[in-house]
Amino acid sequence: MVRAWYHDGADNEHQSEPHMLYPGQYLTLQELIKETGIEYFQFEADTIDSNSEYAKLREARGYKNEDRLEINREKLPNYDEKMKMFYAEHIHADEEIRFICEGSGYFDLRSRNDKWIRIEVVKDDLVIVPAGTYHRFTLDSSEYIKVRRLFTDEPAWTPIKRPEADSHPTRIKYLQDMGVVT
Ligand code: KMT
Ligand code: NI
Repeated sequence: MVRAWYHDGADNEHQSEPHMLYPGQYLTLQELIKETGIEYFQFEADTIDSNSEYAKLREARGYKNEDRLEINREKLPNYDEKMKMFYAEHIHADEEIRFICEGSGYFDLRSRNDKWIRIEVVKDDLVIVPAGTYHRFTLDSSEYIKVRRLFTDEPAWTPIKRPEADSHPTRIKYLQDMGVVT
């Protein structure tokens, strides 16, 4: 089960710490889905290329392509700059699909009433962040993650930052789909 909790709201400093409230305020998967629209799957990472359920999901959703990204200080060029970019609140015009092959990290997604929800992703997790969801990513204290990034066509990881994204058609459609606005 994926673990998710309300972030304590403390800004940017020590972003890799859990930032739980005291006492912790956890969400069930159902609550997490209701608050954010995220989709969550699990596949065994070590045998992923022979997993027919994974192949079926890719087929059904048109994820024709994928690439790999390994994040740690040694392996990722421009590490500090990229970490900063990942942690700046943004949306994308497409879904953000990430399968965790090794390591772990935190995706923060905004709740319906605009609070940060911290989602701990670990090996074997596959998350689909809907287009238009405000989010950000950080490594945790292990400072290592290896992911596959899935995409339908060309990879377009263009982040659209807040507040510019507030009026973006993708953001407006997301809020309508979530029933937050009519
Ligand atoms: C993004 O767009 O925020 C990312 O790709 C984060 C890195 S994937 C763990
Ligand atoms: Ni993103």
